[in-house]
Amino acid sequence: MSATTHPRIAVISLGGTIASTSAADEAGVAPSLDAGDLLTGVAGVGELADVTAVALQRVASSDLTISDALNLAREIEAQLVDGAVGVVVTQGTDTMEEMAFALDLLVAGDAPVVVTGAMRNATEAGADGPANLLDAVRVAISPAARGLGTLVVMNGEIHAARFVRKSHATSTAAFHSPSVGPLGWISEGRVRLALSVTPWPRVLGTMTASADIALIAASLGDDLRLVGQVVSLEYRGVVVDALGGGLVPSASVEALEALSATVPVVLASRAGAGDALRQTYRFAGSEIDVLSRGPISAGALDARKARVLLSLLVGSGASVEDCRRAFAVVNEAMFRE
Ligand code: DAS
Repeated sequence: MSATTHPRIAVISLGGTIASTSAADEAGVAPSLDAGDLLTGVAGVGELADVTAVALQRVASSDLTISDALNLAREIEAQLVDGAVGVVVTQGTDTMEEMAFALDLLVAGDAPVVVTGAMRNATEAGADGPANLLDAVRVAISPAARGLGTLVVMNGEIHAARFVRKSHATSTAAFHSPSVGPLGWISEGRVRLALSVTPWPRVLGTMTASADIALIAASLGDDLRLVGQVVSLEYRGVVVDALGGGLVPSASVEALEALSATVPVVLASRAGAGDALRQTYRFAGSEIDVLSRGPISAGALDARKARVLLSLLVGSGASVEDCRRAFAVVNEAMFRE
C-alpha cells in the first residue's frame, strides 16, 4: 500500500495573541510561541497537510509594518515556488486587516494565502487560536479558495482581505466584512465558499517598497490643522478618514488643496461600509468641492486599506496621477459592471 501524500503548505508565524503566553510571576501575556509550537497544539493538521513551519517574527501586530508585509510577501512567494499549494500566516488581530490587504496586493498567482490569529490567548478558557489555525489550514489546501486572493479566516468564517475589518475589541466574532459579508465559512471541517472576488488587474504593476503615509481622522469641529504638518513630518502622502461619504470641515479644504499639489491626498469614508461619494454634495468641504481641488477618492476602500495601497504605490515611485489611476483601477476591479 502506498503512503498517502498530503498537499504541502507553509504556516508562517509573526506573533500576536495566538502566539502569546504568560511568564511565571509576571502579569499579562506576550508573543512567545512560533509556528512550530502553534502547530503542535492543533490535533489533526498532520492528517490534512504536510506543513512547513516558518517562524518569521514574534511581535505584537502593533509593531508590524508595511515593510514587514513586503518581506512576508517574498517569503510566501518563495514557499509557493518551493511547492506549497497555499500559505497560512498567523499574526496579531489588531493590524490583521491591513497586513491581509497588503498581501492581497503583493502576492501574485492563484494560491490561497490565509491570515488568521486569535482573540483569546492560550491561557484563557475557550482560546480560539487552535480552531482558527485548523480552519485556516483547511482553507489553504482547498481548491475552492484558489484565485480569491488573500483571505482572513477567523471564528469559522472566510473573509476577503479587501473587505474585512476588525470590529470588536474582544469578541471571538470580531471580524466582519460590513459591505458584503463573508465569502463563506467552515462547517464540520468542510470549506464552504459561496461568493468570490475578482483578481486585481496586472496594471497595478509590481510594488516593491513602502513609503510613510499619514492617516488623519476628520471629526466634529476639527479644522484638520494636522494636514499642514504632513510634509514637515516627512510623510509622503496622507489619507483623510473623512466624515460620512467623504466630507471634511470647510476650514480644512484650502490646506488639503495646497497639500495635494505636493503629495497624494486620499479621501476615504469613515462610515465603515459602502463607497465614498463623488457627486452628491456641493458645498465647501463636500466631496465635490474637495475632489475638484486635487485629492483622490478612496472609493470603496476604507482609510486603513487606502493607506496600505498608497504606501506601496508611493514607495514604488508612483506619481500623484499614477496613484489616482491605481485607486480607480482597484475600485473598478472590486465590482462587476
Ligand atoms: N490584540 C492582540 C491580538 O489580537 C495583539 C496583536 O494584535 O498583536 O493578537
